[in-house]
Amino acid sequence: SIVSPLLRTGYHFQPPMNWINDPNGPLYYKGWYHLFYQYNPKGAVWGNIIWAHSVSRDLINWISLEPAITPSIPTDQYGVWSGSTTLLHDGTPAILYTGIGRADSNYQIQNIALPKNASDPLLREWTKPEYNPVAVPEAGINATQFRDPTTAWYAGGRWRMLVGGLRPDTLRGVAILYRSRDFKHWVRAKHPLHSAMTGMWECPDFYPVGKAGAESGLDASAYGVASGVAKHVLKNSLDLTRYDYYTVGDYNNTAERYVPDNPTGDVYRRLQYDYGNFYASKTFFDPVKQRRILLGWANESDSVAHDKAKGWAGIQAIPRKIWLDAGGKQLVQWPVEELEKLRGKPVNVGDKVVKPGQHFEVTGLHSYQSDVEVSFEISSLDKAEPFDTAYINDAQKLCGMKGADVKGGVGPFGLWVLASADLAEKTAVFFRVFKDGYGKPVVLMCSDPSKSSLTPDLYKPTFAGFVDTDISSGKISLRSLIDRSVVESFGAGGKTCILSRVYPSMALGKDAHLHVFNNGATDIKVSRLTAWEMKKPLMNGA
Ligand code: DQQ
Repeated sequence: SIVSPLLRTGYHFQPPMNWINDPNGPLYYKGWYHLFYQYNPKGAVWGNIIWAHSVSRDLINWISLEPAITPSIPTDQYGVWSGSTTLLHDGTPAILYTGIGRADSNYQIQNIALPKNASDPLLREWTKPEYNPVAVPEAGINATQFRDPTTAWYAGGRWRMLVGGLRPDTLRGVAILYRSRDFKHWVRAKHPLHSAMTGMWECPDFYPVGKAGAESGLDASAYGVASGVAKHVLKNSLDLTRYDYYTVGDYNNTAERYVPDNPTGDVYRRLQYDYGNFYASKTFFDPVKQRRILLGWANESDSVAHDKAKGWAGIQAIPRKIWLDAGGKQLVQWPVEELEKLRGKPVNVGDKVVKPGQHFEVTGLHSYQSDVEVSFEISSLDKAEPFDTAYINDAQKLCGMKGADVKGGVGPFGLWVLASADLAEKTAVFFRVFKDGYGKPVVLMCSDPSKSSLTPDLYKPTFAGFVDTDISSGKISLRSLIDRSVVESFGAGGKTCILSRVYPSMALGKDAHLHVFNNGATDIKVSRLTAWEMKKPLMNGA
């Protein structure tokens, strides 16, 4: 089959070719942002994993360097898996990562790597100190499910780090806690920091956040109210569902415990960073702009045969600033402001009413590589459909039933992106408003790729999440980053995010169109829409 080169993303992070997965060890160091990532130098499928390395001045333009860590010692000879970076007291970055010690991947070990020359701002060469490994799967640890050390934090005279795991012979995911005085000798704490019956916890991430609504970030080692710490966040990537879930809670350094505010939040009505294709994410503190930044991997949804034919697979989502929402119950995410440098001339639409069943095209730009921001105003919530509480824990199922083409009361309304001229192909990103038994609005955000391509045999999951926003004013916003085979959307200012991979066969390049649609029974006003074509940044030399 023919795979169009026009499906390769323009401004999302990619190496020139081959397979990529998890972002690893992001950090800012001496003027440069560093991104390491899981990479197969030999092909477009997972395997032969090493740490590839790119650097950037702005998180948008990337320069590719030589791989940072490759197999070389007995405790990483079969693979260099995910991990994190920590800045030591003297400012030297240290990498903690998982090495694979057996050919069948069934023996996972934690190792350290240090810069060969810490005065090199590009951190081009890394060495593995002779005291490796730092943590082995001793008795009580499931050796095949023991990986992905976090950034360590320092409090009360000790470093601490987490390693993701699965308690032996159970379905209990665990954040195994280690402590160290010198960053060389690590001792496992008797109890994990936290655990839940969810299956394996991959890629844990644990960090402090400031008071509700404060957008500035905190260093991983910030601790206590005096340092501005209001809450902690624990994120885990669930192998079983392939989503990144988090809870907001309190961390006690002395008791070495983390307690989520919502005691059932690990398993019921779980919060996700992203309700779409976004996995194995990791945050870091950016000292330049005093913010916390989130990076996440978006796998392909295309067939393996197509991945191989294209010669590449996997992208990183646009780096997002992340902070605690004003309500204190969830996080908010927004593309880093540096992305706006790629915007071309804006195309504006204002004060346009979209009647039930109508749609209009946004013209004046090529939208296949664009950034679109819309503010909607709902004329009335009277016709909102009743909300069936059976779906309170399953937005995705609800949206699977009530897709973009299923007429509603208030919505579905939103964008058709990457649409072909005849609209036979289109990806819908939209809202639908329900009303619960007390008359309270329930807002659903969906990304519906069911019509995104006429190519057969594509994986086209509908993604959805609820949006915890006050819609009594009738106002709600949507931003979509459209980039050829990815649509990355932010609802209500970043309260609900959905990344989706789509592979149009006709809506490619200049043949891709952008529309606003309303398939509900209530008028929707576009109070303002601005769309920008996006320039191509430096992207690892490709
Ligand atoms: N990917 C890595 C593992 C991690 C998984 C291997 C998550 O370390 O658990 O490539 O995608």
